[in-house]
Amino acid sequence: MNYLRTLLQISAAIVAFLLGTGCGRSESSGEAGENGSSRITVGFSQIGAESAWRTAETESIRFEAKTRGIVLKFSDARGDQMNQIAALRTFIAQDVDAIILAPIVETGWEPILREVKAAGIPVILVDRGVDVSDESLYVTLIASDFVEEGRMAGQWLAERTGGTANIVELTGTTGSAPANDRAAGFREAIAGHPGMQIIHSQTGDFERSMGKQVMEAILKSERAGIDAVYAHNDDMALGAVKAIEEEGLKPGEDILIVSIDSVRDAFVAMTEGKLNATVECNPLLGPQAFDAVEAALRGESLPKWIKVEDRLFEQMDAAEILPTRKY
Ligand code: GYE
Repeated sequence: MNYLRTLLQISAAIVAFLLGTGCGRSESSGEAGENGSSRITVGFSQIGAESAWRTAETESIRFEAKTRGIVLKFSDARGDQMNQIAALRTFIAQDVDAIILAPIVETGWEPILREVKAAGIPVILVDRGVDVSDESLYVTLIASDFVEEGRMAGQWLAERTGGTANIVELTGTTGSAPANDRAAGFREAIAGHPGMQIIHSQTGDFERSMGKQVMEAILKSERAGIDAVYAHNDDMALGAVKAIEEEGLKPGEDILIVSIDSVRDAFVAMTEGKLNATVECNPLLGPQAFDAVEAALRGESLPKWIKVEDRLFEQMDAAEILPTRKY
């Protein structure tokens, strides 16, 4: 009897050790429930880690999956649509229950989304939309209104400058929904002001280092005559801030800067007087994304677009608001 008890104790210790070290798990976060019950498995194809916004979105989705006991298979495409398509195929092969997709660009999704649909797997789009002829290829899109964000930035700049400004535009990833729509909304807002001109428009790929590099080159070719920078995200704006400072100019004073996202670093830059305004774009989409996954798995229908509401923050309010920011 004693021998048997010891054997049981040793086995229990081994099991506890294996669980503790994470042995036997796949690269995803947890496979089966504590009591062996099957858990929902969701594949998440993320674009990359190009900005503070994106990192916050990834964390929100990872955290929410963990909180709900959902197994998350995470794939980082490192900025390449081909990697996202490959990830989706892998998710089909793994027979996941649902897929969350943050699509890098708008086009080129139809064939792979048809494959996913044929496999009976619901797709929830987060943060960026796709351009497809058949809306049944995805359940819903959870995202901000990027056209409206661009409009807010344009209206703010028109008001602030009295309708006269030579503007440098730093655009996001070419072909992405936020780059397309933020460009369109901004142009719409300044259209009625003939004194507002976009004198340069170049992509910084939503990255801080690229924003700096592009702004440096523009400042070399045209130091005088730039009144304002409109950046499609805060990271590129913060890169531009550095480039402007290195040219011996004062960002936020000599050149006004407005951008989008409202990440913490943008608030810090505003408290230092280096950034003038930022339009919020909420990346904390985890709770809504998994609400949608669970609703889809219950067979409920959802609106095609679950809109995330945004607002604009100005420099003068930054110090008060900074401590309350969650990303
Ligand atoms: O604004 C930018 C990020 O898709 C809304 O992507 C998102 C954008 C966000 O890299 O910072």
